[in-house]
Amino acid sequence: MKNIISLIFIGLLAVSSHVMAQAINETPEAASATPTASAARAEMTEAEVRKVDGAAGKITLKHGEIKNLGMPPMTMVFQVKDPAFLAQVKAGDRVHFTADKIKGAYTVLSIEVIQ
Ligand SMILES: [Cu+2]
Repeated sequence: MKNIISLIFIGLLAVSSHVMAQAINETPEAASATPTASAARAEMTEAEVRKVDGAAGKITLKHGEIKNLGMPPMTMVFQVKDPAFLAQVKAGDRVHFTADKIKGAYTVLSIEVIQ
C-alpha cells in the first residue's frame, strides 16, 4: 500500500512539473526576454555617427537603446561586420543600425543613413 501511494505521488509530481514547464514555455514574456537574440532578430537602433576610423575598421556611435543587447543609450566604439560600411557614413550623420556581440566585440551588422 505504501508503495502504491509513493508511485501515485511520483506520478503526480511528474505531471505537475510537465504542466509547469509547458506554462513557462508558453509565457510570451519568457519567449521574448532573451537578450542574446540572434543577429536576425536585431532591431534597428537610431544613432549619430561621432567618428569613423577606416584604418582601424571602427566606428563611434552615440546610440539609443539597443534592445537585443540590453544596452542603454551611450556613445561607444563598434567594430563593423563589413569595412564598406565606413565609406557609407561620416561624422555627424544620423543613422539606423543593427548590432550584436560577435566573438566578444560589439559589431555593427548593418547601417544606413537617415535621409
Ligand atoms: Cu553602447
